[in-house]
Amino acid sequence: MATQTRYTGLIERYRDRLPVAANTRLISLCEGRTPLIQLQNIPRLIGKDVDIYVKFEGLNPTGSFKDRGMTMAVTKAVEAGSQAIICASTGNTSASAAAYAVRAGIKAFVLIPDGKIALGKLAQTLMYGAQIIQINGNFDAGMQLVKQVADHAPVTIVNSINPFRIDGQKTAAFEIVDELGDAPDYHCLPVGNAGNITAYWKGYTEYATDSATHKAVTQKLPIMCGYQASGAAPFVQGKMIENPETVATAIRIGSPQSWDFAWNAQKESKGWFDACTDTEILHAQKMLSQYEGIFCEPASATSLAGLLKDLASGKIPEGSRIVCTLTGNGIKDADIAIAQCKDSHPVTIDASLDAVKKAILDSL
Ligand code: AN7
Repeated sequence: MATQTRYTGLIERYRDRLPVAANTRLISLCEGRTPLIQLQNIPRLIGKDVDIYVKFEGLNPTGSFKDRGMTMAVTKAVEAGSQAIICASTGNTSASAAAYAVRAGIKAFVLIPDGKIALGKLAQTLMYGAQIIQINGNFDAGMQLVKQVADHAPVTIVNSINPFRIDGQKTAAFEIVDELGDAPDYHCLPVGNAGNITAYWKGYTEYATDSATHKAVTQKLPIMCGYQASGAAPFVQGKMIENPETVATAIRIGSPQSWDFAWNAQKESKGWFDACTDTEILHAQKMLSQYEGIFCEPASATSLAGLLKDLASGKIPEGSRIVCTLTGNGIKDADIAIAQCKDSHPVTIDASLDAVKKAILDSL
């Protein structure tokens, strides 16, 4: 029988490119190694000869890309002797931090905007047993408070201002190059705090650079395209936003924490930032579900929404190979999904063979 090595998470897989020691205790839930799915129907539907892949990060252990960063951040927090972690969150970071804290046997505090996170994310965070602190303010206010309180209490911040988060998340770019054999021509991402676009750019550039310990894996770098929701688009407006608003609550962020890093990624890759309306975002989310069988959350679909606009205008040309990151799972935000499908009425009938037969024949 062939022997196989059990997959035990991204730190183990990319250990030689991450800041962990041989005896570091790894806090992992087998995150990473997410599918890179080639779209089959949407390119045909839009009549474009393009090769589009989605990196479905919604299939991580807590349902979002945050797990990549959290395995590193919590591993390093525990290594440093920390007994508690803290974050501000629009939902996914809180769920991820809560889960990895359980795994490590430490405490998690999460600050969330009252009533403005998707129900599934709240449910997860409650189930994992984190200490939830709801604030009468948005993510940006929560982030400021987290930064201040960390100076006064023994807690490690696990938002993406923690550099270990970025190191964990850069492995998504490694996986893409390992799988495709090279970097894509374009990489499209939703942008909130801009930690993820920073992390992907770090991953791609590390894979394309010779260092003392590694030969470059590829010569190629992608053009980075960062898309925001129009009501929460500081990178498009060129300044921080006071009251960000969008249906995509995950990216309802007005003061991105990785501002300079993200501008650097845009400039070095010769990429751009653009904004999509809530309608465009929801449309892209529904397209992925109804034409490809891929259910991501609204914020995640911003990457495809932006791509569709740039393909339509020709800014991204035919013949391109493109990767869109789908950052989170659609199941997290059931309310939005059900609201999106309010016109597709489920039928309610008698529990009889005749009634079921009629229901089927009526809709064929
Ligand atoms: C699904 O959970 O900021 O640009 O507190 O949950 O790296 O911030 C979430 C962000 C995109 C934006 N898609 O990523 C949080 C939080 C989803 C997200 C983003 C988030 P960044």
